[in-house]
Amino acid sequence: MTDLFGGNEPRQSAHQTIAPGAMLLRGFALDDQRALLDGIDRIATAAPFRRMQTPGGHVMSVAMTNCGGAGWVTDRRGYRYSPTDPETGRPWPAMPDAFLTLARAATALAGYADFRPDACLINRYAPGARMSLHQDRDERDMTRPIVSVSLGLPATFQFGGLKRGDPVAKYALLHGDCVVWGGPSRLCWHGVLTLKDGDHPATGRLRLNLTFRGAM
Ligand code: MD3
Ligand code: FE
Repeated sequence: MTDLFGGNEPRQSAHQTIAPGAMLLRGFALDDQRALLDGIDRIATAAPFRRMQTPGGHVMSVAMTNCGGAGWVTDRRGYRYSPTDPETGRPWPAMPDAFLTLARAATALAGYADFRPDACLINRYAPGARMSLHQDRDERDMTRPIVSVSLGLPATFQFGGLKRGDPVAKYALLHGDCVVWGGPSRLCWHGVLTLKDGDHPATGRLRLNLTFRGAM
């Protein structure tokens, strides 16, 4: 029998608008997975994943690091972007070219010209980790979108409305999926349900999520 795809599944390329301004690009990062995972390893060598404290004193279940000119941090003093890693005092590692190229391709497809992310937050979920409902509002200019890239174990993502109590829709975010969140969806409440255990060929027992942001 002819092996049409050389042993690989064909790359999915369905683009779906899940809410005004929110476009889900299934499998959009699959071709770049090796470069993304290598980049994450390099970044985490210089700026290790750490579980940060919230202003309320809780330790987050998600471990985080950053690359780019600014990185998202939290401690007892609050949430903010910092040009340096508070653990080392050094600048965050540079954003790899493959990261920037992917974020720009995704935003271009979604209709945002010339997206220039200066921050990439990298979230690492082990089984049991979760992210409760929140809005992303620490960035300076809400007219710029956020791009998310999911790698490894699948997660259930909750996507609500502009008010905390608005009903939430649930979406599975799978290895290689990208989402562009902009326009009317930029300030929507969202979260990630507790990660279930599993073993993914690319990441083992982990989920990784990159979010590209125009922060400063
Ligand atoms: C919708 N991360 O880092 S990515 C975050 O999977 C964050 O780690 C989740 O929420 C994760 O802040 C979700 C999807 C996402 C990211 C940013 C958004 C959805 C968004 C901003 C506005 C609206
Ligand atoms: Fe968020």
